[in-house]
Amino acid sequence: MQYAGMRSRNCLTGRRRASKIVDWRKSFVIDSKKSDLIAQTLDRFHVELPSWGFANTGTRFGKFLQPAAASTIAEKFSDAAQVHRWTGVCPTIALHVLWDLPNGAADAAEIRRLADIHGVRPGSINPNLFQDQTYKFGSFGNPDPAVRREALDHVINSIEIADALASRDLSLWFADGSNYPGTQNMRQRRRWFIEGLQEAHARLSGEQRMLVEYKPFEPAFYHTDIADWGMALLLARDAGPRAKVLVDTGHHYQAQNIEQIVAWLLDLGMLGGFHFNDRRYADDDLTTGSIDPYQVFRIFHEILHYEWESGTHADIAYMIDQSHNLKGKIEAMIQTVTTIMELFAKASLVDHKKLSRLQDECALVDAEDCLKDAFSTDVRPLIREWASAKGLTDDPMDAFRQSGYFERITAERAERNAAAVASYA
Ligand code: LRH
Ligand code: MN
Repeated sequence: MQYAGMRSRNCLTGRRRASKIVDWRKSFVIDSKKSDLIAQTLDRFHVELPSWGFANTGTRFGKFLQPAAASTIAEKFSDAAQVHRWTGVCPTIALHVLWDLPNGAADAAEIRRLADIHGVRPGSINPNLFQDQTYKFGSFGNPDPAVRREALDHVINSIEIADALASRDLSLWFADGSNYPGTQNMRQRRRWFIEGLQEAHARLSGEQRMLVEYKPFEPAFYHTDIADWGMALLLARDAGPRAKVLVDTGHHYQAQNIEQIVAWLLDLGMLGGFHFNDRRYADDDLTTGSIDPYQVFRIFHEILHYEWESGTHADIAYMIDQSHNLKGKIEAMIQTVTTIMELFAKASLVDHKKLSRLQDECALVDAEDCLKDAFSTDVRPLIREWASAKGLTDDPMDAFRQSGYFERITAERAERNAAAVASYA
């Protein structure tokens, strides 16, 4: 039995079917306009590497030691330089103060020397306000004023390190919180955080910024003082004009719409940076795009659509924050950087003018297809073209594997790494 709709669909005129195929194919044709777009996008794209991503890390159930892992800051710079050499987009390395500058600003000269040798600049400075026994009941939120003072002094030292290294961003994450109801006054802790952040903000100078990172839980499991984007936003505003919000993609409840948070922070001029990683459950710190690449694409889309609409470049620090517990650390980093480049390039292909019109017309399917077409475009040939044009290898992973670097550092570091402690407790 034939119904009107079915009949008409089946007898789509040859011409209309042909035009539909052309339209469909046209959207995937890699024309010079798209290759220029991707080239312009990648020319200004940088992503910062975490020094701790090259070291042996684990979970509370222990860590599996890798013979080639980095443990000295010199090795971390050397490994980061490998990733930058083969990808061309990682000119800076994020430093964690206690792990990379145990002697504080006194280590700055050594860092500058390594930066010159390896051609990778020191990036964001991350104070460590979670490792010391002192911080059992918190740092900026600790009821003990002596501990709050000690925490503030560490942040002020970290700003001096940033001064000595010409680093722009002070990247703040606080593990502060509590594990049981009623055990801490959350309102009072909020007020202590404002005091601490305002005092730290007053020490910033030049182009320096303060990035406030939020996280819903872990290591605290009842309340975390800076648990979500709203708390980070309000605290950053209270701290001062140099304070912005840092979005770690792993620091959200499963159902949260991260790109909506990004859209709001962009519109409020309060988006300072990202820590990219991926997760299936909680703050798993897996390699970016390994679980939900479309999530990262949607985040990049919100940023690039905002830039198109506002005609401005959003002043965002793109950074990676992962711990490579099983994958080879340098390969995991190269895989991450190439994945992020692909997702950023795909997002640059969205036809913003067309999308904006379709959004106004509430043309739901066609509007969504603007994103899906871009996301489904295989940009790898264009990224290879861009890389070759820049004199870079068009296959970073293979180039790294052919370089012999891994075999060399394994021979240099294996004995030392084998002696390291693997167990948690
Ligand atoms: C906290 C965090 C923070 C870093 C740490 C290594 O989970 O995301 O950004 O200091 O990981
Ligand atoms: Mn982080």
